[in-house]
Amino acid sequence: MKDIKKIKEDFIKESSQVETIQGLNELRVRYLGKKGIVTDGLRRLSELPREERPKFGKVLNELKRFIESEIKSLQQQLESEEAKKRVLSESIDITLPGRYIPPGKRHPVTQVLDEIVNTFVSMGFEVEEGPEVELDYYNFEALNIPKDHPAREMQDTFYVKPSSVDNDSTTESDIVLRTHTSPVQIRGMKKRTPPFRFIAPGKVYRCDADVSHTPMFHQVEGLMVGENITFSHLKGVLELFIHCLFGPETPVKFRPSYFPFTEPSTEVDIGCILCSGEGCRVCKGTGWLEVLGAGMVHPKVFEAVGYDTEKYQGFAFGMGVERLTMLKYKIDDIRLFFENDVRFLRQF
Ligand code: 2U9
Repeated sequence: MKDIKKIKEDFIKESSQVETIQGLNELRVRYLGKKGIVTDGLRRLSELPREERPKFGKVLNELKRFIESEIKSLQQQLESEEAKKRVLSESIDITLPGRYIPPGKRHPVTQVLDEIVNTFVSMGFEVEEGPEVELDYYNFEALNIPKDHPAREMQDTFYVKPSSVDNDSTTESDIVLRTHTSPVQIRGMKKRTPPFRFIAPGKVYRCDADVSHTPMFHQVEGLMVGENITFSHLKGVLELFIHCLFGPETPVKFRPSYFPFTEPSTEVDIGCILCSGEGCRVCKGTGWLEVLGAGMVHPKVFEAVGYDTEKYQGFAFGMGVERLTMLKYKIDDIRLFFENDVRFLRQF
């Protein structure tokens, strides 16, 4: 009994000196661990005469419960003290100057792309997106550009190797990186019935590189289809769009052209914004700059998506976003957009 009393006194003394969680853990192991003082005492009960055991057992168990409860309350106390210390040591020095966070902004091409999209959305156009890796069918065939068509060469197509998950009959020339966003319009038409109007903005790929061409660039194409859509609608929508992007005084000219997917087709020029039509290096002395291509959707395209060509007409248009950004901000080399030099980018 004397020993047990001594153990309790020792514990009380030692526990009053504990200052850390680690110290408390050591104390717990010393008294309650597998080879701890209390555990050892309980084990040695068997060495006592049988009739003595219950009395000592009871006292030892009481001591064990006492130590357990003391350790638990000490643990709570130490944890809250340590948390307080941590908060105090991590406290913020409000007298320090703030860290400078440089303001970010959108890339100039993204700025112009967003401006184009917003202008058409304000005219009631929806926005459609689609895959950049396309089937030859959607990129060419459905757009009245058959296999031997010279327009295929003009567009310098990147071909994609079919993967093992593709159909066995898929050949190397069946999958392409889209050369325009027109396949998105084919997919968009297939899931709609006229009347509708939507645009298809996004990245397109052509194997070409010089001061005015990069292998990836951005296009916005648009489509408006209904029962009585005419070339006048095309002119009205595109003239309004150009006046929104380049200012209401900008001269606009529609010039006949050819595309396999539109008939009749047109290219749209604006009065040169560098020389105001006088003639300069950029407009090659003509006073005009080409900004858009457009036309009335070819009946073969309507046939490909199963539309009644007697009932529906529509117009389509397409533009290169980098080219428009270069004209708007008077940039003479397209590659500057993709070098990520902040001295260039922060000017816009
Ligand atoms: C469908 C039917 C017709 C989209 C059109 C153009 C004319 C055009 C060029 C502008 C500069 C491509 O980025 S560029 O090189 N685009 O001139 N695009 S009509 O005609 C379509 C599209 C989809 C179903």
